[in-house]
Amino acid sequence: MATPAKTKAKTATRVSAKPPTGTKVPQPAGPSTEGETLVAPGGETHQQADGPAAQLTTNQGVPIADNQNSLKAGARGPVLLQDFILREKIMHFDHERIPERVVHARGSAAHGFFECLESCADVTCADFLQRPGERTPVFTRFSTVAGNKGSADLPRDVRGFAVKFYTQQGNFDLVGNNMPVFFIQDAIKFPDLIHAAKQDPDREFPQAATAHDTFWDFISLTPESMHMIMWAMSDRAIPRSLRMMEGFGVHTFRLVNAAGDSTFVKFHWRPKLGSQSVVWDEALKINGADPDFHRRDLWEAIEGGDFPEWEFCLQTFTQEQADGFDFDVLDATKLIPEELIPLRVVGRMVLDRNPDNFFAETEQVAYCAAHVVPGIDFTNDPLLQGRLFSYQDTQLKRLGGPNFHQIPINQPKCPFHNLQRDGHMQMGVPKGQVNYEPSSLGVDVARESLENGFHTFPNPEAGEQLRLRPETFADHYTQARLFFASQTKPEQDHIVAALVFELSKCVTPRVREAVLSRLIHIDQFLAQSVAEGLGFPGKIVPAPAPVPAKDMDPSPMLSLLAKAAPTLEGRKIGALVSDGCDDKLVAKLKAAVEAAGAKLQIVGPTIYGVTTASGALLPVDHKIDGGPSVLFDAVAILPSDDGGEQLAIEAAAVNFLRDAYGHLKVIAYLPSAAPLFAAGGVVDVGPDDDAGLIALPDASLDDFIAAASAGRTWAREPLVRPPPKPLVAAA
Ligand code: HDE
Repeated sequence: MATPAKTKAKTATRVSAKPPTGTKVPQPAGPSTEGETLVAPGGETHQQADGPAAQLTTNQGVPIADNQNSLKAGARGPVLLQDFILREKIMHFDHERIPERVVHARGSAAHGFFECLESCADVTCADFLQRPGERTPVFTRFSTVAGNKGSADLPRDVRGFAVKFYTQQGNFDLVGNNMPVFFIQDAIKFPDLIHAAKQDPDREFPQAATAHDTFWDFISLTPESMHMIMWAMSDRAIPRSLRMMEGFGVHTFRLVNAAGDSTFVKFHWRPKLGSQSVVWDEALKINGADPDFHRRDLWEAIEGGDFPEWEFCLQTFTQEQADGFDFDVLDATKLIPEELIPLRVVGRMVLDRNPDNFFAETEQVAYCAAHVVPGIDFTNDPLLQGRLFSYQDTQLKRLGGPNFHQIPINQPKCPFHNLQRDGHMQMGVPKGQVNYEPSSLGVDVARESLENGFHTFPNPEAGEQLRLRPETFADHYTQARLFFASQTKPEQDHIVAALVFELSKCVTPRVREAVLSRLIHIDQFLAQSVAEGLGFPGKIVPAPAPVPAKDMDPSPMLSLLAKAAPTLEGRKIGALVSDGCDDKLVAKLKAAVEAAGAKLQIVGPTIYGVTTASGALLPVDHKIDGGPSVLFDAVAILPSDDGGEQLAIEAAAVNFLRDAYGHLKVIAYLPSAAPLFAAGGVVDVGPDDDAGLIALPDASLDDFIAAASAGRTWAREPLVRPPPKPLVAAA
């Protein structure tokens, strides 16, 4: 790619008036420069941005004189084929897109670093896990799974959590998800799962939604998916922020230390900001209000210096421990409860730089489950084994050939040499005569090293060639039951509501009933509540279950709410104001919110701001209909004395309050907000009854901050979304 030569900025402007009909449009002469006025279509003029400009050139480096008009035979004549500038520009544009990822197409990424906090030499010789304090660059991409590249950020879906560690011994890609288990046990089922989940092949809808017949048909016939279904129907599938998600490597991997000893491991990421989710009705509305909600949140946090951070944890266990579990550690539909094997925090990841270019980095990054480094190895998990093939294969298609590792975002940051040559888009210029090995001719040719090289753990393997699932993979319900039983009441209600929502979008009654016939094995209350929510008039007929569910001790670590610590850090508060509002109060609120580590955004009737009680202009961040309360974690309604009346006739302002209430948010309000409460039908039952309604000025801003830090007002939920009562008995 040619680097355009810098030109000296010109100060003179070039103005071309609209020419009279029939006259020649003046041909602009010379390069585009600072402050220049150009001829737009129709002869109108527009001003270019000020600033020093580089010379615009073709891809061959030829300076371009006119980037506004193609070459024509006469001012109104045909365009000439010889216009190589036009042809090159359009040809390049025509080829701007590459195939989007077949899954995980919608994603956002950031650069950062991994810091080793504790030497892991006891369990692995992986170079980046040896020396506390040492940092390794990373590039991390978060994604949804089912939606296409342009889909919204908040469908109900699993989130990808893929980290590329650029270690000194090569790239290690930990290509994980925000849930620790998966839908299927064997890679051969993956195309079926994804076909069923994505849009129907005939109608190409629904987009980014599992709420349709084909998905639930597949699920109802795939009982191994039941544990993952509990996760996917839980609030984990609608995260508040990419910065507030846990991450999991899912499979059991193997660590190998310098002595060659092997330990099994599950990889975990724990967000410093805590894990948090939105509520479903909120997710639906966020997708309309800001389809880029997660992407924007990550970008803005990093731009603002609030760098998201995660702990990196190992859950290590021996073969003997694995043999003692009553599930198979090679089965990706099972997790190891933290109560059984605690997590060991060995590092942290900080994301501190946004990509410079979305396509070059986020779109072209090629993660691969097979990218491991010495000290990390695979197990026989049949889902993992299939992934070891799939990722490289998909990059050949997406990125167009075998040299995708040369794209800057994919290149190792340690030296790499081998004798692979040529291929599409070879960027390097390998020198010399010798491109083979062994060779006696090339003295500086790269050589293998028994000492430093990657050694596969010599696990003894033998067996008949069979297409068979092991018996140890047969229990599909015990851990699904464990997950459901480990949730708090609001979280259980949300799983029920999610299943009711999804199954209500299925049009084939048989599909719904088949799902109920599986849920009944997980938990009677769950299945019967879903049946009630659907209005199912019959009796649930349990599907055959060769291995019935066993009861396990609940694992509170599986619940988001049970382990949520009060905080406002990284959160966003919205203040709805009107002309004449109390600027001192707004300033105090801003200070209190920022002291708690959150951000305050002002929402007002017009984007140029409101005139406060003291006559000052208070700039606003959003006009009301562009800044609905779904964008905030808690809100304050602070109109002037007569501002409440004015806001109460604005549907967007009424919805701001009504949604904040319905989404269980903490709401601080002045008495002047009363007309809004009345218009929204939101009855202020008083602070004694609803801990999330903070009446100012009787209550203080400190009360508001404390209540908002505690999260949502769960006690309000049964008033606004009563859960279905399980009435239908199992057969
Ligand atoms: Fe993936 N997966 N996957 N997957 N996966 C892809 O690779 C695949 C699975 C995951 O941000 C694809 O580059 C198979 C589990 C993430 O670029 C593809 C199977 C987990 C990402 C592929 C699985 C994941 C992908 C599509 C079953 C969690 C996005 C584009 C055996 C541990 C990475 C691409 C990014 C992407 C195949 C199952 C995570 C087609 C065959 C389990 C985070 O290669």
